[in-house]
Amino acid sequence: MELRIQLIPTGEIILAPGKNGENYCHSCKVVGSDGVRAMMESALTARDRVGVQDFVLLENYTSEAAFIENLRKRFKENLIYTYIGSVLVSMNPYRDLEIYTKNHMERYRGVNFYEVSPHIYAVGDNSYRSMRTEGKDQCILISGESGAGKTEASKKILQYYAVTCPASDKVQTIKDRLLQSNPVLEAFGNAKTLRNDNSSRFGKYMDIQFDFKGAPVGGHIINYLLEKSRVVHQNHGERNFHIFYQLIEGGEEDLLRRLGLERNSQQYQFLVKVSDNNYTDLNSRQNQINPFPPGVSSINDRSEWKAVKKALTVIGFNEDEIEELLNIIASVLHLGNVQYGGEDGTACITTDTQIKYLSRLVSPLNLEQASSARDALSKAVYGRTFTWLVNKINASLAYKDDSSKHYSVIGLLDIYGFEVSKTTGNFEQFCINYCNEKLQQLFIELTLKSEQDEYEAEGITWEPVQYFNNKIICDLVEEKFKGIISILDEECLRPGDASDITFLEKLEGTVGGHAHFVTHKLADGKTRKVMGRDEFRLLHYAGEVNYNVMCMSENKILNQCFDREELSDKKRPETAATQFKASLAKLMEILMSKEPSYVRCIKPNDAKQAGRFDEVLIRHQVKYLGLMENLRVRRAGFSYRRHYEVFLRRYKSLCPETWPNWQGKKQDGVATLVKHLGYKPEEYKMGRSKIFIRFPKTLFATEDALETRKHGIATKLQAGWRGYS
Ligand code: AOV
Ligand code: MG
Repeated sequence: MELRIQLIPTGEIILAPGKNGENYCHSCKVVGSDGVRAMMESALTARDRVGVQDFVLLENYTSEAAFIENLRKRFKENLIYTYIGSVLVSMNPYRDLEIYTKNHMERYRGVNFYEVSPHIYAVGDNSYRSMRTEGKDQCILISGESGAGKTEASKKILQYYAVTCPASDKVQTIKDRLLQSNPVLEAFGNAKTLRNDNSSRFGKYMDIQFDFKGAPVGGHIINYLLEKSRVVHQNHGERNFHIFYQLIEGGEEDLLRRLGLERNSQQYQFLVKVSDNNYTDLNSRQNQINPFPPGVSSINDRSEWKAVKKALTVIGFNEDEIEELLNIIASVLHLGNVQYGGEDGTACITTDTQIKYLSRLVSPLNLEQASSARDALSKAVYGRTFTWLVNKINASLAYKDDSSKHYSVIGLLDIYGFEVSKTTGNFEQFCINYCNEKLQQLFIELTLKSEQDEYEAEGITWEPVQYFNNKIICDLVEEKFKGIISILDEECLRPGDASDITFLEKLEGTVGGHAHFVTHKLADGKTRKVMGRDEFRLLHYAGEVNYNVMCMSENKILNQCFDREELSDKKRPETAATQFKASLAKLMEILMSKEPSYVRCIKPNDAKQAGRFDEVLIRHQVKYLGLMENLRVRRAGFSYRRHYEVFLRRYKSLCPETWPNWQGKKQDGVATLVKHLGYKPEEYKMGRSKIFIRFPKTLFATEDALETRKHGIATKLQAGWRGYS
């Protein structure tokens, strides 16, 4: 008989002589030969080298240094995944690892979370099984700062479902469309930034809908605030949205001719790199020398172009629609090249392009106003095209089986990550960071807070764990009447003398004393020299960021475009900030209605390099993600809890007294059952309505007993090696 050893996350192997002097593992209750001992020892040495696969197993679990050391050990071995209980911590390896093959997918399919090494597939599989067995909609929340690996993680999960879920011809079409929505949305919604060569510039929540057989039959995407300003302006070293370069680099000669485009991105003002932040005066870019070539080594625009075209076809776009779409993209580039001149200070178009009709739009404006109007139009056109694209994709993903509209859902959330910047942020960055605050708040609510609240409600004695609750920052941004967005609305929509400066003054008057809000003014009336007079700083949970008030209130011309009567009307138009706040509130509602799983992504360095472990950067992320607190709650707490009724129903066959039916109170039945199973007092607690189990291994052993009973398998050791890392 071949003996294999399985190191389960909580199953420490304790080697010691047994009663008769033989080798005996006190954890696995195994008596073995010297061979077994040698295998166990080598496994233990391996564990020393690669760290523990669940932080809960760290001996010194309150030590941040031990936490980081464990991450470092595993990162060195290319083990990028580690659990904190059921939360997956993922390090971006910045290199392709051979861990996403079909074989890997098979290994995780239908297997208990704790039996296999940590993996993003395990998270996907766990959510899928919970959805199937418990019938509850799920969501997987992927967070982490820009470049930490959120989008890659969400794609891996989608691929996992596409490969492992049951399929039919119809289902295969949906699977293909779900997968192909990614290259399309990334082409139009992602761009190279300083932090990430493929940075998501929009937030994405995607529902995958499964029928009663567990097959993916449909999907729906909600997109959040695209960073439209990128269309007309990119910071030093960054690019516009990928699609522009893909079209110019990869577009067929014929196509480019029809669109009136040249194969040279530097011909287009919106693609020419600029090195300053002043984008209202685009005319001045004309003769600027591009400090960066448009190509980026990690990006192949030409091959991406092919992939995007294929993806559009799979999603169901016909040739005409694709051409129409590209026509719009080309016209944005042409629009960007419209130049203004005018001797008397009024703008008129000087470029000889086919879009002279724009004259009508700009005639009463001066040069600056005309450039701004052109940019606003370009952004609006691009933004609406993006929304149209998402709607088209949604139409193609819609569940079409009319006979039964019932389905279960797994939602995937992949938003733009937190952006700490030395330069001053604009309105869109403010929204991105606000969105991250909300997500962190949700994590706190659902893990740290609700966990502790539940112990209290169930009457379980408990040593409370202190943590930083970022609700205070969310409130600062979104509170009615006195939050930053309310004040912004007030100033944006107020007729009269409202300006950037009055906005800042109002902010100072209302939230000036807030612990997370700073301006150039000091409490004693003096001024802070390092800060501009037109900016404020927010002390976010993940770092400090300055925001420019001018960019916050959008540009003046657009404000002037508001109809005065409309503004004084009771039903005021909603500002972009208010719309965003409302859409986030809706998102939180959606997420709260589902059972969440978490993936916490960590970026190992700022250089986008493989193998580089920047401890300072990593420690900062571990801190602000609240991972230590997460671990403490997890460690001090109970990994599993089940209602007495559910627990009894599942395991009653393991005890003659509870089988086939327990007549008394469910709680008493559970007490009888666990006594029979030999649970030790420190392993569990009985709450008011639930049993709380401290270690996964206890439940794991109970599950095994159930399996053994079902299949007559003799011992766990014979069940086979499921891998160790
Ligand atoms: P993000 O989604 O978290 O940033 P991405 O998922 O785009 O970050 O990851 C950034 C880059 O890191 C990818 O383009 C890959 O090159 C690399 N990467 C990430 N995860 C993996 C992985 N598991 N294996 C190999 N390489 C990986 V942002 O969207 O900027 O917030 O807005
Ligand atoms: Mg992303």
